Amino acid sequence: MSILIKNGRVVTADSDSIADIFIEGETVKAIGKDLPMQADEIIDASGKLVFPGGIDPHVHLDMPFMGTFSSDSYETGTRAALFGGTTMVIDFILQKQGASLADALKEWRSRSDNNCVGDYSFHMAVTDFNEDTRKEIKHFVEEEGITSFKTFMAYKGALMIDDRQMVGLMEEVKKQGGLVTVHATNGDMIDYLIAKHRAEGKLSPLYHYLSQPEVTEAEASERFADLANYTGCPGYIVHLTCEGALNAVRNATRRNQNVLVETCIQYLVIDASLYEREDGAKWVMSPPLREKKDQETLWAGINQGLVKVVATDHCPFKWEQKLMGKDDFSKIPNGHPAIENRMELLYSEGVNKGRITLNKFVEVACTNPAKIFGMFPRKGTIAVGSDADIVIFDPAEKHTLSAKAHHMNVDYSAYEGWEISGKVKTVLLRGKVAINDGKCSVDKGFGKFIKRNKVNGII
Ligand code: DUC
Ligand code: ZN
Ligand code: ZN
Ligand code: ZN
Repeated sequence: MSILIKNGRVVTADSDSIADIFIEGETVKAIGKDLPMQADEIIDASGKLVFPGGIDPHVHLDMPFMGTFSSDSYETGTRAALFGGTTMVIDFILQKQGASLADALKEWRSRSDNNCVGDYSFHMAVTDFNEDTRKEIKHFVEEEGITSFKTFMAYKGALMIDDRQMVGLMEEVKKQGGLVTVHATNGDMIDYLIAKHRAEGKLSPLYHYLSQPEVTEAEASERFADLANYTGCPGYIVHLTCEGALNAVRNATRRNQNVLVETCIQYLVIDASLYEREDGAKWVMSPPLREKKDQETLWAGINQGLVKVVATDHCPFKWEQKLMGKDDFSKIPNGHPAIENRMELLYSEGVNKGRITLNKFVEVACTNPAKIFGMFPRKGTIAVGSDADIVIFDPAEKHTLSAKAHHMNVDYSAYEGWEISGKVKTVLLRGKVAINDGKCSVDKGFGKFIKRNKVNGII
């Protein structure tokens, strides 16, 4: 099977030109002006943008969390991602404290394998680092193709590791050629503030926000950077939200350290005023939404090259699940749906409003995730030899985000009624048209588990 995409404006992280793309099987075979090849199918992309498939390196599908499961399965979540122009996701396996990493991998793959519509990989979350776990790291890097290890500095008793474990893990991961990623917030301080607010009868969603002030994130981000600097381990901070935390990373650059930073689309476009609404539970996530000044900081951080990735932390819960915390903010399952909205929101709020360039858009949504997590140039760009994961995007089409129109398995939209400029029209995944004009033509099982290469934090 061959496909010729004609006359599109082909944009990568470092190029932008009108060209044709010739695809044979799963890969891009040629790129150029007026290519002479014949193809089984011709797609006219005149007037459209053509960019690499998005990679969302931070999603939680079908995840056991806070007494329930996130509501998107691997099927519904990866399908919704494709509708939104994201062809690959990286999800998280959570080790059970006291059990092995291998047990967790087995459990997670029993839910994911043969169920994904789009391509996928996992980060391995190490929640209990000990001498047994240490011995498993090499196997994950060399044989499973899982080269990133997630840590939590919060959620004590379930997910959090202490600094002693963090340093040990960093030494081992560095030795094996991997990367340590972190949910960087001060768990003990947050637990104290939650308990205090509950004791005072302050139980509304606003107190979720007030229990995780900026300092809890700034302090942990600085500590993580310090430990990564000491061990020499490549470090990546997930879902960084605020000025204080980004300044901790800025400080680390002064000693020539390179801490990789991810933010998520919601922290760029919505803010903590939503917690005062009746339905504020929809935006209860950790870390919480922040202030307008933090949004400015994050947009600037992207343009300064300090914020490398825009992900989602997609972790949807239906309204009924959110109601588990109707009388107590600490029981609201944390997370919000965005896997389908990330690319269009980033284009509309970022490129269309002049905050970032088109090349930067591709860099943070597609290319850098592939580079950082060991998949480039197979994924994350349009180049001869790379997987034909391609989005054809109409920059002129306007539409409105709504739960009625989305494909995520959740009964509300966190962006209900938002007017978007630009729309994903056609999506190819490994050379197959997966999405076209609002229809999905691939089934669960089409998505492949992608083994990743060793990484060193340099991109
Ligand atoms: N934060 C969330 O909001 N959901 C899942 C896990 C996390 O850290
Ligand atoms: Zn092994
Ligand atoms: Zn997190
Ligand atoms: Zn997360």
